[in-house]
Amino acid sequence: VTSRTIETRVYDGQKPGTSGLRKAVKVFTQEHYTENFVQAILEALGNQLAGCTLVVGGDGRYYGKEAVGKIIRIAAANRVRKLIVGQNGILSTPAVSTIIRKYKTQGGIVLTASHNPGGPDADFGIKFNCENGGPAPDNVTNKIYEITTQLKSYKIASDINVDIDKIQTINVQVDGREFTVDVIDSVNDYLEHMKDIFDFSSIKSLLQGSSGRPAFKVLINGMNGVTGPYIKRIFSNELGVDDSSIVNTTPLENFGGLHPDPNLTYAKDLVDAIKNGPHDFGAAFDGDGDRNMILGKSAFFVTPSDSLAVLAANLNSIPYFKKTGIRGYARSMPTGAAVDRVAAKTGVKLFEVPTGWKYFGNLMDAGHLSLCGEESFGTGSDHIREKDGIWACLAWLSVIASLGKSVEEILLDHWQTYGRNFFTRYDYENCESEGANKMMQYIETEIQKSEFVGSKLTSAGKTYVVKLADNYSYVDPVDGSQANKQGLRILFEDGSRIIYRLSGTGSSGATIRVYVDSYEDDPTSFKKDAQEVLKTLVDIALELSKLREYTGRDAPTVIT
Ligand code: VG1
Ligand code: CO
Repeated sequence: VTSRTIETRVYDGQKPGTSGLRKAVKVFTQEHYTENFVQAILEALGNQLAGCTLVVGGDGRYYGKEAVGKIIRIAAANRVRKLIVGQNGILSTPAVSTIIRKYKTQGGIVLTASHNPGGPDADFGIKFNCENGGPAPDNVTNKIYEITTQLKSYKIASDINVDIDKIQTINVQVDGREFTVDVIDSVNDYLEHMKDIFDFSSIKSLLQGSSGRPAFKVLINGMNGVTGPYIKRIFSNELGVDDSSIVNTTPLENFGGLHPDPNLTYAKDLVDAIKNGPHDFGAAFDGDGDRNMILGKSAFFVTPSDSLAVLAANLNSIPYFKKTGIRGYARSMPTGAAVDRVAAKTGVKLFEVPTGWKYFGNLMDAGHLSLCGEESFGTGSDHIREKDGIWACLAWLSVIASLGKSVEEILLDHWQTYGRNFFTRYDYENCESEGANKMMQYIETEIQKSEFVGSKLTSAGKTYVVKLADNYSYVDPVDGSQANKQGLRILFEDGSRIIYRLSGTGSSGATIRVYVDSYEDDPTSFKKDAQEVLKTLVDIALELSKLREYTGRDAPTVIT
């Protein structure tokens, strides 16, 4: 086949956010829109492009297969040597990261809008991951964006049609050069990696029960996202759980109408089933398989910030970390500081980075980091360069198998040792951008007034003294790169915090996130509800920001 050059026009706004370019499907299906962005990704590879190998796959959402077809044809025309494509276009985000690293490719293209709903009237997304397997850092996404603003044409080999539903290797001559598409099993490489990391036999005997110990009953929910095939292979085939223990395990283009975000609001099904069911443990994952929610018996909820801290304190239950040792811990800035206490007590280094997994990558590559997480239901380690939902679930099961305790007991013990960091996040989704931006400007002006530090904020008779307030900026300790304006922070004398951010993953309008956390070491408070403990601080946060006035919203759309 021969390739052609197609003239195109520039589309505004092809700027990747926290995690890739996310827009409505209807935006991506505009003439040349997807093609432009893919061409820009490839051009941003510079002199790595000719002869390179890339991984391609996604969360199975609507438009994914069509996008894979386009990527194959555009890559072929741009002198890419080989594409490794997941069967049916399916690869979880952690699987893409695994495959990039295992086969040492120059990167990968992930077709996902993560936890955003899917379908013709919902969202799509395209994300580029670099050769370390992680989301492209800011300098790369800026370059991609730069290219989209000047693009005049793209190259395409329109005659290539590969059946990606079939595992096969296809070789084509494109402009006289060899081009290969390798359609691979979506699960094999990931499964193999998990078997290297965990002791499957000990998890299996936990789940199946062993001499005198009853089976530990789990309920695993794929939310009709990409994890379905991974859940079936790992939990059914390898670990032997029965079919009633796994639900929503067929990837659907519209996630069956679900909002595939594993939290107490959108995974209510799982919460209800566990509340009333016989299960000892529940887990759910998001659309692309990088997020996780962990529940114990009667739907005891483990906050992601606590989950990170508990795993940190128990990493020696996992063979992988016995081998590698523990290099360091990290969390994103808004994440509750529970892991900080584990780091302090055990003398392990701790890093704080801006929101988004891309900021952990450099630290891992430089050998500074073993385990990290975000409050947004993301947990992971340096086994890959993405957060990893199924990994987190297997990590929890490893800890449970090793400690022989229930989830709730593990948390109570943890709080006894370290105290408890209460955390909550209020999301106001789909606000009008103008009001949201004005609110952020207003808060920033307020907190930067010279008298703000040292001032007292009071609600319901409780007073907090401001210790520090700023717009968070970060300097990467490895390469010195800077990220500015990463969220407005108010830190109080007693360690409590209020943080305001605008989401960088929405497809339209603005989502405001308000994060509130505080620390308690009084054991009588440990069993309290976070909403109750944090109510005063939340009230202060809402009042100070004039959120109601700027957005017209009385209540958040989601509380986590
Ligand atoms: C959100 C979360 C952030 C996460 C990002 C990608 O970003 O807050 O912690 O890394 O989603 O997650 P934002 O900018 O909307 O707050 V996912 O599962 O898309 O891969
Ligand atoms: Co995700």
